[in-house]
Amino acid sequence: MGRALLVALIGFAVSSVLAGTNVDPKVLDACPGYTASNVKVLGGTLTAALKLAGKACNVFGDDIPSLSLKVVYETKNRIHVKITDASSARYEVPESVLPRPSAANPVPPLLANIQFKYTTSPFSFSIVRTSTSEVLFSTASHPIIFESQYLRVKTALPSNANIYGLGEHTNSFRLNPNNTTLTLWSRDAYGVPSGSNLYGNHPVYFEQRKTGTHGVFLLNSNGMDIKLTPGALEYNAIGGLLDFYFLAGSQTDPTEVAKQYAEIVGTPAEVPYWSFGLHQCRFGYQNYIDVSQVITNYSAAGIPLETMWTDIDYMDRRRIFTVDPQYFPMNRMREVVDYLHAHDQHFVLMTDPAVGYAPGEGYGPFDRGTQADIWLKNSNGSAHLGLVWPGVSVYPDWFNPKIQSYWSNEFSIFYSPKTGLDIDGAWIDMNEPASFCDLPCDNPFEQAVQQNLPPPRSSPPPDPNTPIFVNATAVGRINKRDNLLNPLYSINNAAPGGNLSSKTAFTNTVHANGLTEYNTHNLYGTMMSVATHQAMLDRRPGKRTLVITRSTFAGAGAHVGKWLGDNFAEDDHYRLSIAGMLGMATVYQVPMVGADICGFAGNTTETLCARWATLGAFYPFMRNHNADNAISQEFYRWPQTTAAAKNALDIRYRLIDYFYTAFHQASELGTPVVSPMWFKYPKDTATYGIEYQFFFGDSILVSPVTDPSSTSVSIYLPKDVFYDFKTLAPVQGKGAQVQLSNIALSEIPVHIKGGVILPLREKAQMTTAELRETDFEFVVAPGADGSASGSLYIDDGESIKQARQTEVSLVYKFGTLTVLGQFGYKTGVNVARVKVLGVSKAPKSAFLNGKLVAQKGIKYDKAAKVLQVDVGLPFTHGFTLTVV
Ligand code: MIG
Repeated sequence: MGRALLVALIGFAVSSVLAGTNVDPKVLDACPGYTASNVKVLGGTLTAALKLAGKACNVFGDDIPSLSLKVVYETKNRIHVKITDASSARYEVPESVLPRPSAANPVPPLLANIQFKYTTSPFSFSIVRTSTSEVLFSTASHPIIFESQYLRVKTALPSNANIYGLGEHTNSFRLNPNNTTLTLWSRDAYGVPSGSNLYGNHPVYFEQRKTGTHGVFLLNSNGMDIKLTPGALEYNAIGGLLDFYFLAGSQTDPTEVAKQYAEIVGTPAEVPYWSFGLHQCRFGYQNYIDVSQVITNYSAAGIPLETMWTDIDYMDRRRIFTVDPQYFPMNRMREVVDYLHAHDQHFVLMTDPAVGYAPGEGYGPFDRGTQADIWLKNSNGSAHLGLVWPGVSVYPDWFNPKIQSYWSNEFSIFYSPKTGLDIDGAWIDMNEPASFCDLPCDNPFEQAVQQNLPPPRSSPPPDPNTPIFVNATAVGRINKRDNLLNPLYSINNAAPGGNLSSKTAFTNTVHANGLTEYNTHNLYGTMMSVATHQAMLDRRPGKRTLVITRSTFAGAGAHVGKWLGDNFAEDDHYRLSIAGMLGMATVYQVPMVGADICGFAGNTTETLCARWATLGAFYPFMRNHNADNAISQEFYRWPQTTAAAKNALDIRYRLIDYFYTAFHQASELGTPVVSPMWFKYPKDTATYGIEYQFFFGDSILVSPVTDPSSTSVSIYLPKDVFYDFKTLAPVQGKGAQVQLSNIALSEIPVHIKGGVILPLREKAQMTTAELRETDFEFVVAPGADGSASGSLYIDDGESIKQARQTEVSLVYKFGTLTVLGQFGYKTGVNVARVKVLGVSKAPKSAFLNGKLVAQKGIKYDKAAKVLQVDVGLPFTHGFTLTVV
């Protein structure tokens, strides 16, 4: 047995005695906790020393005897509570990855909407809503445990609490409060199983009560289990700090908590207008001809295809920044891209992080990276070798100071608009980071052969005895005693064997700044996202781009969008995609999100794919994507799917400006672009558990058929006025379920929430470029009080800095529609007409800017109660329209 193998076996075979999920809570509750002393309060800041209050319990290592506590009322809605080792520095999420919001001007507690309360002996703390004295978070019943590799905080919750977030997961949106473990540890999670850790990590939750909504964010990137048990929520983290942000939210509007969270992690990056069009992808397009045919088939079927994607198939031996000279030759791929661009369409390619290990082969990306010395390293300084698509691979170290210039340079060479592939967006995968290597992975070269990765090549493999795994010697800021491979508390990692290093880069690898993968693993995907976003900006300065990543951490949405990974073409995953989307978009501030439409793995069906086309039209990011071994599923493959896609895209495209406006607002304020029903009806407890209906933008209620093969669905309509999107007829919600039937496969129930004015395009088009040249139609949907309002934001759709913007407010009151605002961006289109919904009798006359409108320009549909007035005004000025 070689030394490397021996060491590796020792490293990995020792599995912990107390598997995290099986710890007896009594053992933890018997720990001594801490006593607070030296408490100092100065305005909105409190500091204290915490001393271990008794005999150390040392459950998963040694209890740290002295801690420091710092509490800052950072704003009137945010309290920051930070507990760390008083005597030595510990790992915390670097500011370079997640810049912290300013805490420079603490607010006097008297002015704050939540309060920090504490007891000194034993030390415990709670967060209380000022106005109601309601306890939102309390550690009173359970001691805090703070060890080098184990942190535990347990708070009381109301029974059957409404908790949302703590993902990424494929659980229901409202978590089962009585028996759920959420594990945060980035994982290549094929099949996205419910109840297991997935690609991304967002340790934040929103809690909804009838009395208000609040939020809790634990800023910690270490592996952790968060457990929900009756009446309690418990964090178990294997490192980092107890670094909590408590958000007051609001007693009336859940949107506030989303905005408050965005103040910490950043508001979402704006995306180009075109990215809201339809995207088509699959794993397994065989060659450039396949790709070109899909593009032509879409236009032949009359389905608007905005963006074509190509998966790793294009690569030469699956190496990033290469094309296969025979199957996807550069000149033919450039033709494909040129064709798309000539037709106002777009192109996206996949880039994985792992770079094929290819010394002496003249593979530029490997040679240049080796030269620049930017690979993630083993503790002995050698490059860490994993096993990914190209076979044995190295991983870029996103902490290396030279990484951005390396990555931007590779992008500028391979994706050069002049000589390479002129992509419009980037798709980044496998950035957990994933590895195919089975532990102990002592010989990835051997495993590459066994797994046939990549397709056999001619050059001989490098020395298989290269020592790649040497026992962990921690460096830099890491506590020397830490066991980076097998901490005693083992989180409930669903990767094979459960080891932290299973199917990923080893946790004892080291970054350029001395940080280990043990601590920063969960940041890898986000750091790649930021670097890729920057590389794209460097290629086309000043232009927004679309980057879609698989792995995310808190804050990723400020840079990139995300797709929900490898789902199955099954009914369950069709339904669960809604919860996945809401988690990302509403809670985690990653709003450019969508699931693989029609399902990634397994064969879809005409029925499922048709229904999914209609649901997917209301994902912010709408992409059909498929696995390499599944049947083709482009929307034009079946008649009913074609019809469904056309119908749903017709609705989506007419709504794009409404949605673009919502996105713009999100980028400024953090208001969610899609939200669960309770966001709009927070006092209606019946909405808290609704999983399958949601709002697209503020006012479009989407209620998909939940059983794809059925033609009926029972939906909930709160007590409010709605309008059917198709007929525009009013529907009075009664705070009850409503049975809808005869819903054709091409249809999806969509309602307009009364009180809004929708700036629709009068018709959909085959590209978003053409859509931008299409006239508007304003739809006034009055609420119960007879009034309505809306807004419209338009710019050039792609510049990061906008020289000219159009921002218009639409208000309808007492029978008058007032459109006003600034019209800096010239749209070149008209407002063709205005429709007023819910009008119960035919109007006598209408006045446009005070002038009588000719009778032939007024139409009234008695059955649907829709009044239509032709306007025909260039959209360069405001106007008023009065109907009497
Ligand atoms: O090991 O690039 O989630 O969307 O098609 C699988 C091939 C790698 C996983 C992604 C999937 C993609 C596939 N990738």
